[in-house]
Amino acid sequence: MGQINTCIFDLDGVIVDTAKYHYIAWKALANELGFDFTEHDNERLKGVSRMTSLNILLEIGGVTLSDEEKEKLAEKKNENYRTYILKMQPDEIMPGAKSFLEDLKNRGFKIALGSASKNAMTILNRLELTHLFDAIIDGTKVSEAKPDPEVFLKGAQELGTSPSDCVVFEDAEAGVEAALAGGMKCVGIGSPEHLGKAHLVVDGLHQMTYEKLLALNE
Ligand code: B16
Ligand code: MG
Repeated sequence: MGQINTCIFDLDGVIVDTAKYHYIAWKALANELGFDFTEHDNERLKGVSRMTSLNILLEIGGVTLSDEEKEKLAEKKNENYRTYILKMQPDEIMPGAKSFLEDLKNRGFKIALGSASKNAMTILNRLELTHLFDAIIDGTKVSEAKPDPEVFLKGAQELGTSPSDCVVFEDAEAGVEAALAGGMKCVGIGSPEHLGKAHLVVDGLHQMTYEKLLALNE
């Protein structure tokens, strides 16, 4: 068995809460189409791609559209969403995330991003975190969505690490499944109720320590 030397982080829900901006933008689109979209509905969009999110939204509203119309709406939502993320500040980084990343870097771990978002680079730049990542795999680089392990396997590959030496930090159930399908360790960020398949579940990165990471080797 390998020793963990690489940490792969999901973005939304682990490093930053962009879900609130996705929600505002999806809700505006739903309202324009004539139906409501609740925060409870928004839970279904976490961790899934933009087009899958739109398909879920349209299903909730009972709306059927052509692929061409869907492309236009997804683009419209993204333009609205980007007005929010372009205003993000480093103080929006979730508690403990930056210090944990810095601690890992100082200890010589390799760090990768494994996110479904096509806006990941914009967000990391706004948060001034880009320099902490040795590899960035985002929605522009993958063809398969989580729970497919592609996004995490590409991260390991780019860093020349074996999947068994990687640990993934994920807040979405599909992301936990993707990590396990890739043969990696997984730390769930959130509730054990949803993320019970992970090797360890913590509330947030503020609860993560080097010792807890090492314990995953056992
Ligand atoms: P975009 P993650 C995901 O980010 C979000 O959780 C999900 O809600 C969103 O639909 C997806 O990114 C795509 O985002 O529209 O920016 O390409 O959790 O994988 O970091
Ligand atoms: Mg996430």
